[in-house]
Amino acid sequence: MFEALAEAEGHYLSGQRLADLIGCSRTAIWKNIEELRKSGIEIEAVRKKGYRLIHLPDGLTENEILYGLETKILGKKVFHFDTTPSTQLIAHQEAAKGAPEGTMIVSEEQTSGKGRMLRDWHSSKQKGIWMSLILRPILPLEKAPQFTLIAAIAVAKAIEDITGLEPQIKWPNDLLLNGKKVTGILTELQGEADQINYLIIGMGINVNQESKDFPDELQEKATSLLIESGEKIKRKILVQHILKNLEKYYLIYIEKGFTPIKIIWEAYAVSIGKTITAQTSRGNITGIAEGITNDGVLMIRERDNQLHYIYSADILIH
Ligand code: BT5
Repeated sequence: MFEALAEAEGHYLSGQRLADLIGCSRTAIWKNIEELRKSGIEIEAVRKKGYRLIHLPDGLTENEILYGLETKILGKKVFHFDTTPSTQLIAHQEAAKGAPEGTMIVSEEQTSGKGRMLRDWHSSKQKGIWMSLILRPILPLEKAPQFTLIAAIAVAKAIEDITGLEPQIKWPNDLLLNGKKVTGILTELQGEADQINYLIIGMGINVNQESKDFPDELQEKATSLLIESGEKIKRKILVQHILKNLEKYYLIYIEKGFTPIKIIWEAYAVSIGKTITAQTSRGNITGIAEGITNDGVLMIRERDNQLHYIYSADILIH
């Protein structure tokens, strides 16, 4: 229904024509139009002419995401919310109920968006993309952190394609523009024995916020695509690019392993060759970031030449 109206590109389609196209009654068409209107899509109805799409809001409903989506696996099923505590929580629930790989949860707003280690993720209404994807790779548990890096390059490339901006990736899960965070990624997993049962990849992307939309504590740290490019971005287009890129890199990874991903990742990496401090749960390590291993683990060489392998940390770049 939505697709038929969108494909008519602003021309009228009669109720009968729509009913024929979709294979349902004219009463069902009318009900369907009302549903679409409720979701914020403006549809004009003119007697004897029919229905016409006038305005698409910058929404992320299933209809809007599916229309024009060029993927085979990711985003084929979308759960859309106006508000939810966290898309990660819903994704866990749906995955546990057996949702297929590629199922996506997206919300216009999150009231308790989460970062790593129980930190908060600020997710203001309709200004960003707050989404979680369910993946079901058949892999051992220790491969899960690599998915943060796969998602990071997928988002970085999508931002580049759409805005021309050049994001940098700070290991493991931050995307930066001008040194400020524009995206955070959170990979969570559920596994049994040594195998991944499912992964939830959470992505928080600041899109159309102005500075005043961020709380005081994020003023110096956070930025958005609008702030950096001066232009409002249609979130749906960005979501579609992210899904397409992520599917591409995911399939490359499944077929060829992490090495091709590592090469792309390194091209976006901000800290390699620089002096950094890794703040780990066991203390701080300062040295030169040498790169990542073939598994995605960060390598830091201290002044005494000792090489450290970092599996999880926050990074300060000096
Ligand atoms: C992250 O954690 O960067 C992972 C963020 C993942 C968010 C997505 S949104 C969809 C899905 N549903 C969720 O509930 N979560 C995921 P971490 O590296 O721990 O960074 C968290 C820190 O980033 C916070 O302590 C703040 O300092 C900062 N921060 C919070 N909100 C931000 C924002 N909107 N933009 C930039 N920085 C932010």
